[in-house]
Amino acid sequence: MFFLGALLPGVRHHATAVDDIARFIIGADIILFLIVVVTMFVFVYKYNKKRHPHAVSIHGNVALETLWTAIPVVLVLFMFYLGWTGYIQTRVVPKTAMDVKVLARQWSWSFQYANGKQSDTLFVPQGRPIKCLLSSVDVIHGFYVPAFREKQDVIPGRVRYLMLYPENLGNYEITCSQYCGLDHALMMTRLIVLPKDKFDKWLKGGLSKEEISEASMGTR
Ligand SMILES: [Cu+2]
Repeated sequence: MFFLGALLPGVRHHATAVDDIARFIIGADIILFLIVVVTMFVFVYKYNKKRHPHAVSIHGNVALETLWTAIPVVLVLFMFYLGWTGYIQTRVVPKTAMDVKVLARQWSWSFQYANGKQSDTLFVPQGRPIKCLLSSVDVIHGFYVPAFREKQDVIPGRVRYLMLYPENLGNYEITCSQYCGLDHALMMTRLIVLPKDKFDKWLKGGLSKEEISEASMGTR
């Protein structure tokens, strides 16, 4: 079931969990698909008109019917359980989290920090949970960080949140996942994870352009 190893490189345990769930669901789908299709071909072969000229009426089979109801129910409930526990994990806000306001507009992102600093690139310190407070000034957008497997719609008139756990230094894509007009496809920016001291320096406005561009080369 772990044949889909070529998904985007994951960043955190959450990303790994999302990938594992996706692999499990796709794997289960493939197995069920094969069972159905193979059975179908066996029946087409075994019960065709030449071999069985007279159809036999069947009046049900309680054991079989119970089984083919119970197995899918258990399977689907297990998929729900995996999805639910994965979702709950993303809704917990640790006390140490740092708030960053994320503002979406047609067609760009901007980020505002507690000290009033604004940026069009999302800089975050390594190792600290980030609570992104999402709002939109115009239409519905979608804040999407593929490498973190995190995505949240951004609704005008509401503030919603999304948690990021930047464990590794690097430079990651941020994009808009809801079609929001003409330049939707260009509504992209970067998430740059800096070492804590560099981030503090940046927040105070003391990080040179060279240091920023060096950091934004990233590791991927
Ligand atoms: Cu958008």
